[in-house]
Amino acid sequence: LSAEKYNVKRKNYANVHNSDINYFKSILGEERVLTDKDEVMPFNTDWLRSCRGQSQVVLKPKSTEEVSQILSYCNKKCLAVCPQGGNTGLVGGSVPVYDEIVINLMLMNKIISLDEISGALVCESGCVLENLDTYVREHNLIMPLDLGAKGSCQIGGNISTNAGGLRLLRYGNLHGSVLGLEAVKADGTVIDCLRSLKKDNTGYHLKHLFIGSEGTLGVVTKVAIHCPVLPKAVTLGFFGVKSFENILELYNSAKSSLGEILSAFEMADNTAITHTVKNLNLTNPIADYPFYVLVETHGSNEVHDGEKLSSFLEKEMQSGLILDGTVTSEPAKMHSIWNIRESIAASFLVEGYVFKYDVSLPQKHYYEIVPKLKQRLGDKASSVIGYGHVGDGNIHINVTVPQYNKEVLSLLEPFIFEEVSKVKGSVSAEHGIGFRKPQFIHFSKDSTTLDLMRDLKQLMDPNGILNPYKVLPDTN
Ligand code: FAD
Ligand code: S2G
Ligand code: ZN
Repeated sequence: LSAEKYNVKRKNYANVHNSDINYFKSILGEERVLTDKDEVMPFNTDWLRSCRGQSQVVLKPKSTEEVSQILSYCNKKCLAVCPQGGNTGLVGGSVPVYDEIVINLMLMNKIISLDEISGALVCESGCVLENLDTYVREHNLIMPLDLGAKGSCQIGGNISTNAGGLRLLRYGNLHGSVLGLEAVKADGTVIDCLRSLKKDNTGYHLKHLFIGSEGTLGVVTKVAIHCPVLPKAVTLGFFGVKSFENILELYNSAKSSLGEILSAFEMADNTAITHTVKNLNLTNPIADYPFYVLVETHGSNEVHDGEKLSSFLEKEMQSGLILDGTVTSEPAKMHSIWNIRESIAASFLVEGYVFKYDVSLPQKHYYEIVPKLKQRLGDKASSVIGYGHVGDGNIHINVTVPQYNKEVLSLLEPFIFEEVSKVKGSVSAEHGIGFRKPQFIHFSKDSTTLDLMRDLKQLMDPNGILNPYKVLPDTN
């Protein structure tokens, strides 16, 4: 249980009584109020299986009105709640710590409208990202973000974690692509910022409060998001590279040689790729190299783009920056190469317990933390890998051990965060703070900033019922 494992005391929220369950059933009906022990278990355990809560109640609202009724009731009764989307979060933010009531948005999955000229999609927050991408592709559009969890994560969860992903380099982050949203405050008030306008400078831009607030300032119920045009030409390069210094040179060259069609630039070290291919029985289309790079282009002319990427490959093989590589536009081949990259996250879980870190660093310092950790841990770790979004300066570090042990944890934390803050990086690039990192947020935010965050939290959720134990560290 998270409470024991991470030694957290329950705050003085009310306990759930039968009268509360009866109230929830009166508004949601029997089948959308889960109380059976086995039924609620999956909603208490996070994707990494590193956090487990003790909630006895999972609510599945189908409308903003129902979310509003639930919250205003819980606020009055001082019952803590845990908003939950696809439960793919990696910082323990999506599951309860104690008996917080889970509000799961999965049934709020309707598409409301799509403006094919502006690309503005309006939908409910429980829509699964992959379903939205499939839907908008039928209308010659794509979603502005893509991540390995797309099959389960919801757009409401993506917004609440300000998810980055594989396309951020080209399409920016959600603070730019979200046009508007509707959210419900702790007291049940519905905040309607659901505008689809590209420009709306009428007062404070309140939607940004909810983007990245991880369920602690309100429950996002509807989203208006800008969908870019479906690129007519997509090509993918998968290259073997000798050193991380060469990756950085290759990244600079890709930016100038491919320019506006560059849509993704990802790296992974040898261990990340070889273990993923082995553990999940995948096929590596090229041979064994110290590092791998994925370079994707989104353009409007297959011939031109194919030529650009092929001559980029040729030029950089000449220069030695690329040892070997393959370039393809075949959807099946591109999918299988992307699948290797997107499967790294899950692939080490079969080897034991994985300590995951998601940090932002100035690109020149991007990879140096990995050899430092290998040296610090020695044979206490079965593997230390680095992979991620080079263009965003965001590296994912996974340290795998046969089973969870506090000794390795104490070698990793706060060491990693101290190293990151030495070079003015961020202790959490895209996954958020959640339950696992409030005690490290001070490495990236000073006390004045944290005080303003607390003032906002106090204003928006005076009883502190929204996702307690997450994001903001306790003051004492
Ligand atoms: P959940 O995990 O259910 O919740 C996440 C947080 O948001 C919680 O704090 C929860 O309380 C809150 N929340 C959820 N829905 C709402 C709502 N409607 N209103 C208010 N609060 C809400 N993340 C990246 O950024 N980039 C990646 O490349 C990436 N790749 C991943 C690959 C894999 C294989 C996995 C398992 C995860 C990956 N993630 C990545 C992490 C995770 O997928 C993202 O954080 C995602 O945005 C979470 O969405 P979700 O719907 O699963 O939210
Ligand atoms: C990615 C997934 C989660 C992780 O693959 O880009 O965000 O850290 C990560 O393994
Ligand atoms: Zn990532």
